[in-house]
Amino acid sequence: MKNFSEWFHNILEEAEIIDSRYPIKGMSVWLPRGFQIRKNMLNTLEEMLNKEHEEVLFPMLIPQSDLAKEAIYVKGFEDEVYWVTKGGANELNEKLALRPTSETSIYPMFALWVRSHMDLPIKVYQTVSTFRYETKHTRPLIRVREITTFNETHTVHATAEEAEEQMKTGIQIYSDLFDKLAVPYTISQRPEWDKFPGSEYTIAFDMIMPDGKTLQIGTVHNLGTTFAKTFDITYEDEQSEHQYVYQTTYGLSDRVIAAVIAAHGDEKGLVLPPIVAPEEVMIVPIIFKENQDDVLAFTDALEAKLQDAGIRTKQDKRDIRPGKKYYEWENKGVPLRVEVGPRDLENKKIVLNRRDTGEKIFMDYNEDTVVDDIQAVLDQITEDLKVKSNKFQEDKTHYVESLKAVSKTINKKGGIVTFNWCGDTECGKQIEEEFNIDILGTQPQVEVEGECIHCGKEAKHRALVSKTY
Ligand code: A5A
Ligand code: MG
Ligand code: ZN
Repeated sequence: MKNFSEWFHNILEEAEIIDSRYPIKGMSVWLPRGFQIRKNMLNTLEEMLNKEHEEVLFPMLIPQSDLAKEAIYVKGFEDEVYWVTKGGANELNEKLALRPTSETSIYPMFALWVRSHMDLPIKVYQTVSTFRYETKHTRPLIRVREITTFNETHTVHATAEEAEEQMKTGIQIYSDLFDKLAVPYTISQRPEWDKFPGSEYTIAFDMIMPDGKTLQIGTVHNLGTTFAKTFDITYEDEQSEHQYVYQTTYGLSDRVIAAVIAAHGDEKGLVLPPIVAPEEVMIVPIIFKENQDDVLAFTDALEAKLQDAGIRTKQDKRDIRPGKKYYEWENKGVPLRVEVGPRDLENKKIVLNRRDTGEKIFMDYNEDTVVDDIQAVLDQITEDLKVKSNKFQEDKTHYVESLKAVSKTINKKGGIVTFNWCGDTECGKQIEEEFNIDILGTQPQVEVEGECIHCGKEAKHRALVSKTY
């Protein structure tokens, strides 16, 4: 892919994912095909969340007084907040913020809900629009001003240990989701200066995009007692003493869909993993006048059979050249195409075409096993996409031992560069500035020895840097 940005922009239009011509910067329209991909992604996520969280829905407007209560938090978001100041011609008594995210909308209510330890834990999530007046260059799905697919979880616990456990759960759920979508990721702990405002620490998932820059595709934050103290969220313990609660929040967005598109797409267009594809299978009957009825009887039955088995299947019976159909469904990313012509019927074969590899499979048709046979190919596609995209992320991650090699590697190969680092804020910010890169964070699980490659002090962490979106 020569120019990823251009490719990405084109494919959103060609594959009918979104229409970005909406007359407000940073806001786009979800088209039917895009909406289905979005829905399939959310269903996958919500199915996992539902095992231990409950879905809720909070209002979109937040009183200024609540938004401003937590000083560090408001400092982090104040430049990005949209304000509602009028109702009709009347100035409102109090300005109302369109939520940039929902801590200050949800936590005043948590303060009312939590009385005793019996009320804990609370684990809720919502999928909503949030609004951020982003000043960096906006891009469809990647950096938007209305984040229409904001899925945010908020949890409340009696102890720090429980909150810490919940962090692991959040990280596991996101890892599982990205694995299912065959989206590769690198997990790190964000540096102090880039953690979520008001949090103790932030764990982030970063994917290396085809152009070598990384995209943050999800974050899991340990909020400690910061917001409990701000909003007075306490419970009475057994000694009748008031204790502050411990909280976590994790979230992801439209970026996950951008990641799926970017991870798998190629020169022919979109490549979708079956789990999110609007159609997992597209059947194309090859029709000639004299045997049209036989072929269509067969493909209708096959379509019904696959649909009954829960495989999203459609048939393209339009009266246009098959080649045109192939081109269109390849461009739109349908994982598997099934062609059936009169000769195939005679030979008891169906012809499968894998979108990801271009491989043609001449499959023996067996009425009793065809569903399983096709499902097996779909599963293999997912597995192969995962292996391929993980390999890309690994190949684009390089450990270096000198400062010179940092910039050289980033400039030549892109991706993520890792090295030993002291962990000091001043040193880290100098590195960011000197090389015009971002420190994504550190990997707590990696033990290091030796010196910081920048300042020479004792190295405490393995740091990750990259160019970022
Ligand atoms: N309440 C917590 C979960 C929160 O708001 N965290 S966050 O600020 O990090 O946002 C969650 C995720 O939303 C980020 O990891 C990022 O993937 C995504 N996101 C943030 N700003 C975005 C934007 N302008 N456009 C698209 N996605 C965005
Ligand atoms: Mg930065
Ligand atoms: Zn240093």
